[in-house]
Amino acid sequence: MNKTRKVSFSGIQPSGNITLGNYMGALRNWPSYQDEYDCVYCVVDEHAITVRQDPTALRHHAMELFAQLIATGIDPEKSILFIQSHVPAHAELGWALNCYTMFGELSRMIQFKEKSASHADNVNAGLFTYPTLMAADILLYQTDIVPVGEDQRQHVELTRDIAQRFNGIYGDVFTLPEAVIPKVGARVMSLTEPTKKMSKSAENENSYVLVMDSPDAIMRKFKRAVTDSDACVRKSPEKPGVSNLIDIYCAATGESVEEVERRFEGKGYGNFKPAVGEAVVELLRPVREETERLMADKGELERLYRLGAQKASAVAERTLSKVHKKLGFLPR
Ligand code: AQP
Repeated sequence: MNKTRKVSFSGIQPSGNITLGNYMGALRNWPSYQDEYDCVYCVVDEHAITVRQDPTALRHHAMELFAQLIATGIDPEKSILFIQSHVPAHAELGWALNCYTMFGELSRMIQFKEKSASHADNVNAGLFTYPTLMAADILLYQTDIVPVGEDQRQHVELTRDIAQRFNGIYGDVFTLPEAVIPKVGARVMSLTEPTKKMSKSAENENSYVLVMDSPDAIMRKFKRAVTDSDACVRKSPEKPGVSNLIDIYCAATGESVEEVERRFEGKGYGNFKPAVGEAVVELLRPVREETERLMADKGELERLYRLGAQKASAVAERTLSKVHKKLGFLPR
């Protein structure tokens, strides 16, 4: 990576099986950036341990997520695709950036507030400093754009603030990154509590659709999705459940909200919910099938993640040594 092109960085946690929300808000948009940008894609397993993980499940989720990223169209030979814990520079820069991030800034992060409420028995320091590690992930690669779902906008803005603060003291060390949020599918909501975002670590498995769910499971979850009693397929703030289903349908088919409302006018939810389910089954089918194929050859996946770690380290180490020099650390 010699910065003849702009750099795009994307990360995703192996904190569970990935959901339709992760797919629509992030994953499915990521491969297209490879044409225009030097792309870095990272399975952020160090972020995942801010919430307790079962070690066996974490290993499985990290491997499957790595395969899923390839299944969506990421080319591991052309781009940099790797596992965060394989590149120590992330944790090292994360530490340094902790010292340039204010307690008050971290206290304002919505994800911290939400996760400390939902994991009240484990409000650990890592959960609090999650955004500085994320800033390190992004800044190590001199990133220009960060394609994310709406929920991550605040973290990317903080990354920019940290980079600006650091550059203000030491000169131009970091490129200032910008969040890129998709127009549709940026915030897929829970199917059971549609005022909350769909989340892979949610307790109720009917609240999310997984990329690896079988067609039957997807259909069942959409048929059970919470709606309202007026049976009218129309988008409105008073109808969060139906609005979410309309958004999902639009994101899956490429149709506009008006087209969908017109087509399902007077047809009721009995017609609409299975139609959303079918659209999602077809959207996810190729990714699920390709992931299954890739997971059958773990040796090849291991080769690819080692290759990714080598390529990532070469870039990350350059930024890290620049930072260490600026900070006044003795050379290694
Ligand atoms: N519901 C969502 N709608 C649209 N985009 C979403 N993303 C997450 N949920 C939705 C986007 O997915 C990318 C990867 O997210 P992440 O794994 O880094 O963490 P997250 O945002 O905290 O996702 P989850 O599923 O809610 O994970 P858990 O439950 O472990 O916290 C990001 O670009 C995110 O915007």
